[in-house]
Amino acid sequence: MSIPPNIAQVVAEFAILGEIANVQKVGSGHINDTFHLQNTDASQPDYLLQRINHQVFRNVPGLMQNILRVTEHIKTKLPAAEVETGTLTIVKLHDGTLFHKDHDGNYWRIFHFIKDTQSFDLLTNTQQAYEGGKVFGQFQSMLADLDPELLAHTIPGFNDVKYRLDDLEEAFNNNLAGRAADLKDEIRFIAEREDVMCEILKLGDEDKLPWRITHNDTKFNNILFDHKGLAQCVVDLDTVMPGYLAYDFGDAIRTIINTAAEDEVDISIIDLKINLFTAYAKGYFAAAGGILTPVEVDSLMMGVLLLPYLQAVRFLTDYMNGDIYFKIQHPEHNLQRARAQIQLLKKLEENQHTLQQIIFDFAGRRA
Ligand code: ADP
Ligand code: GN1
Ligand code: MG
Repeated sequence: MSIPPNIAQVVAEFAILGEIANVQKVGSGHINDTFHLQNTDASQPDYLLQRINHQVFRNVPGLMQNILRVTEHIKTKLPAAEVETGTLTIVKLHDGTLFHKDHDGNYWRIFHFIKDTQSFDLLTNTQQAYEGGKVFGQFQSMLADLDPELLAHTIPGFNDVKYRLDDLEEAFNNNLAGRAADLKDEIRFIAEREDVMCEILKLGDEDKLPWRITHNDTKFNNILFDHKGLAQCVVDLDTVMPGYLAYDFGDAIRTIINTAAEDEVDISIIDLKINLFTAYAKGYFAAAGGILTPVEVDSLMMGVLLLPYLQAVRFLTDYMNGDIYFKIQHPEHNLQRARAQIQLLKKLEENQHTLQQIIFDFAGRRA
């Protein structure tokens, strides 16, 4: 999208310091619209303005309260010098509200822009993977003593595979975009794995897996790196909710281990970078190893298989519904994404025992 014409009016609602000189679109996310607001006054912060996709996020007040609670908690754990740079900082409206709803019904919020950082859609080296594991591990250990029940389930059933499979079935039966008949192979692939993919849910239902506060969108590009290549903080906290640790581990691996892009059209080039997996797991265990229960350790590999599966289910569902959820660049984009996730899952399944052993090695266990 281009720069919305009412940006100046929107920004005027927020208690920002200085004056905005320049507005630039940033990021490659599939859901929100994000803008960098440069300050005319170099002694004042730059800002990050976001239009929240309220078709996806139906409970914007709950979502913003979740972000406030989580970031305030993290700030109590950070060294004083990192309080501003180690997590997001919300800029409130003049009356203290956390977001603004404009005349067209759009929801907006502002964070401090964290300067001199960059994010990556694809990684190039093991140092980045290690840093990614460390920063997501730290995120989870800093939140381990905050009660998950304090957070709203802002998207109910977000990583609940049964819920997602019900959505897929409904989309198949409704066949709104007239595309269902061409998807027999993909639907069969998904159906064959239904039971095994429910293992995390089963452990949760049996009270063997604890609810945690999870990020739920641990894509690699949601990490900000500093100029030395060190991970500085985790962003994109819209989906912070109660969940299982394996979800976050699996979603991060989904984007880290893949030799190709999430939407790679040539599936023959999709393969695994096992060295990056090892580096991520190393960083993750260094930061979060101490909080993991033995069953959580067992669940991590289940998450590695589950998250690409869930993502394939979600892309296919959206494809059959006529592309109403994820931003697309062309009509077949969601199908292309789903096929790429299916291919990634095939590779993960082929290498499952190797990956499991790597996790157990860091956990100090034998397979
Ligand atoms: P989306 O939901 O669209 O993925 P994000 O919240 O992840 O939106 O923001 C998009 C991109 O903007 C991120 O990948 C990151 O590069 C950058 N970004 C996000 N928050 C900040 C911030 N507070 N400071 C600087 N850059 C940020
Ligand atoms: C969306 O906004 P973005 O691009 O970080 C989606 C994630 C998916 C991801 C797939 C709220 O994340 O769940 O894993 O696309 N976010 C939401 O790339 O649905
Ligand atoms: Mg993002």
